[in-house]
Amino acid sequence: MTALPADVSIVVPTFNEADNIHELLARIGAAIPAGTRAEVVFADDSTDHTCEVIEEAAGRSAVPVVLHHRPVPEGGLGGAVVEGIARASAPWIVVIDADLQHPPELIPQLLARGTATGAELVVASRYTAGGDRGGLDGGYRKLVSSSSTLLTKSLFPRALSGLTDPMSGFFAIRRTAVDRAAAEEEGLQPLGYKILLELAVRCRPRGIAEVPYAFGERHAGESKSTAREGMRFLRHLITLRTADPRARAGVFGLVGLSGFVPNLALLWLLTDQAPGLHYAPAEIIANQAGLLWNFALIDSFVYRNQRRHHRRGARLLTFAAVGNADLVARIPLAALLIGAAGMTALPATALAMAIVFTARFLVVDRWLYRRLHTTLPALPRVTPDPDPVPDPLG
Ligand SMILES: Nc1nc2c(ncn2[C@@H]2O[C@H](COP(=O)(O)OP(=O)(O)O)[C@@H](O)[C@H]2O)c(=O)[nH]1
Ligand SMILES: [Mg+2]
Repeated sequence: MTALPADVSIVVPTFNEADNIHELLARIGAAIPAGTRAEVVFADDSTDHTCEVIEEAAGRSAVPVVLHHRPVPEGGLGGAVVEGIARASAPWIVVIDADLQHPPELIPQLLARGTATGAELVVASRYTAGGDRGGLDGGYRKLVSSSSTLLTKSLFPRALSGLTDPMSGFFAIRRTAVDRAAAEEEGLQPLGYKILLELAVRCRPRGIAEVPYAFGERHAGESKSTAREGMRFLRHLITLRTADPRARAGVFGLVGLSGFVPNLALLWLLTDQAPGLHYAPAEIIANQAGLLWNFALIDSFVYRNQRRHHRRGARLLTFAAVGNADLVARIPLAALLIGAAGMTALPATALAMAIVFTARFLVVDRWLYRRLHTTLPALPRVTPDPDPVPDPLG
């Protein structure tokens, strides 16, 4: 075997994978040709004896091993991979699961494809021609996998256009692409869940290639995929999708429209079902229901990561105050536009609504849930390990 075309750091997230470590390292060692500079970086959140097993297996591994254990598993799987990548020292980084559902034998092909095509990202895909997802047990897991892939691709048609398997956990990426994202305002969010999605959307790799593979059965232990992880995934999608302020304004508007449902439902209850309540107070009360609905959605999904500036009660009160001011300001503003600017009623009302909506969005987006504008090195470069990748050639 000739050496691989590039040096490589193999990042492996592990959570209680003790029974897979020996097999994994043996297969990686066999797959990486001698003369290649390689390292395996374990990003470990285990609560069992996986760490000890890794330390013990490292002594026998043909490829040098770096163990990064996190006492606090911030950001779960995605956070672990980001920290593993920060510790990787080679120009190519491969991310691979520990349970051998991803065949390590494919690593040379991923790198060969990347160097041959010049792509910055090479994804091992279950969905491209020749791929197979046989290892997903049960129709339910398959359905979840294909529908979330479809949803994700339709939300990011451009960034994911070259990817058939954006949810893959097995890929190779060039350091240059990762560094670009780290330099951006928001950096890579360690809280991101599906790390490939995060990298593809935030790093915008120059050139994407795919290599088909068959997703295998788990070697040992059990899957950590849960419904909770599913919720995390949905929140991750929304965070990524609303990274752009224009997209946030769009979502803000859609949420506002959806608020008409509880608003009108309560209005109907109060005026039709509870006889005697006058239309005006009913309208005011119903509007609060709409605002509460909007707040719940906005606060828990769109601005979930921006809530640190104010307590929940203060956020709700501000949100409601701005929402009610909207109602109060709209009519005088339209009157002003008609009187002072000589507009007719319809365009004046439409313009007043647009102005009030924009003002409301700006208060919420720029003040209530403001983003930090300092350049956060969300992906810190870690100083090289005391034991850097040794050059096997000498
Ligand atoms: N560090 C870390 N690794 C995790 C975490 N959750 C899962 N993993 C690892 O991520 C990989 C994929 O997880 P797995 O449970 O096999 O997911 P599945 O293949 O979708 O069923 C495995 O190597 C796990 O050990 C976590 O919270 N932290
Ligand atoms: Mg697995």
